[in-house]
Amino acid sequence: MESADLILTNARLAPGPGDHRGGVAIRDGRILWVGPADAVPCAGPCRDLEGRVLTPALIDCHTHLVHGGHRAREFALRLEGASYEQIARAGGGIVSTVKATRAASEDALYAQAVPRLEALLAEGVGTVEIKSGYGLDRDTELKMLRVARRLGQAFPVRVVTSFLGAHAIPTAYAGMPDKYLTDICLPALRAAHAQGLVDAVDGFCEGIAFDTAQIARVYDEARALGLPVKLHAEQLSHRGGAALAARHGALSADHLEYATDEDARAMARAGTVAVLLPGAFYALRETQAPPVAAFRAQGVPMAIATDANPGSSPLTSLLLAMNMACTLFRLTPDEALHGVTDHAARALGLADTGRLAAGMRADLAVWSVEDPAELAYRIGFNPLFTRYFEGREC
Ligand code: DI6
Ligand code: FE
Repeated sequence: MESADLILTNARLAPGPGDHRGGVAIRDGRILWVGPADAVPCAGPCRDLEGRVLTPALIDCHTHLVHGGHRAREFALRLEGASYEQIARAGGGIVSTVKATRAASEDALYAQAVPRLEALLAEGVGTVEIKSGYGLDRDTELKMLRVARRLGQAFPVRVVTSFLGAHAIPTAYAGMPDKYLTDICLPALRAAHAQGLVDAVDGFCEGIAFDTAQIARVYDEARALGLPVKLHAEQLSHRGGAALAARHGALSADHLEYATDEDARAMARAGTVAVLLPGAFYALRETQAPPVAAFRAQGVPMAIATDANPGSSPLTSLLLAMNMACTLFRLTPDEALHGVTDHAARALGLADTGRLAAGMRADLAVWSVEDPAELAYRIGFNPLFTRYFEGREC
């Protein structure tokens, strides 16, 4: 009989088929065994979870957690009738966060990100993706990515970074997106990659940002560096980003409110995950929902994330994002749970997390609920009982 560092027993395992009772054995930070409670094949200290729900630690696969300042004024303007695009074109929006992020010291950026990260961790998150994209100059893009890495070293969480230099066109390059890519974005990507700061490459394909030909230039550079790609696509209008992402074998296409059935088919063929961001849909009072029925019909895996950012989604609750995905986009509670576990892992290209299975990392969340559907059902309530990161309770 194998020995385990810890055996969690008498749990309800989720996501999974129906009433799935059992336990999980952990050794060296990994899951050694998962199975029915009456068949534990290993020996070691046991902890009785008294019927609580046990899930993989949650994965927030799309955030802009590191940024300077806030945009509460812009929120007020939008309530008075200004649109997100009008504000962006008038020099507000992303570009105003760029100013605040450039001005902030590395320590100040770190200090501002800490409470946002802590809010996610308090809800059982064990992996967080963090993007750059509020620098739009080499030094600030690198600074953001260093802060992201530092958060991953200081907290019991795995941080995955995405380079998002193609997020907006900085004021100094207004009307010259290609020159911005040549002079700033692509060299910054190479520098960040050389310093080990980049896990994936993202972009914003939109009328107020970059078109598909420009994103393709960024993707070509990513491919040359051996980095996977993803994309903010079809958020405010249909621009061909989802199809482009699929053509490049992207890990994910994100937002997708204006994606079509054809986009869903292309994504299914490419294995590109649809990352749904209901916080941005909600905050922008969008009315067109992403084509969830088409994703379902085509078998496109759907992930859910907070999109935590100061403009379109000042949201740091992944549980609330799950609730919104159900209420606003009509996902089932079970789909919502897959959306923040195995499907979110796929959106990040991570094969060793997001599932309760032997060999996976022992990043786990224990919930004081009876039914896994309660995680998506409640609003503004946190039932986390405890969490494990690499097999250690924290
Ligand atoms: N889409 C988004 O929702 C965020 N970035 C993007 O490309 C919003 C960023 C912001 O408004 O600051
Ligand atoms: Fe985003």
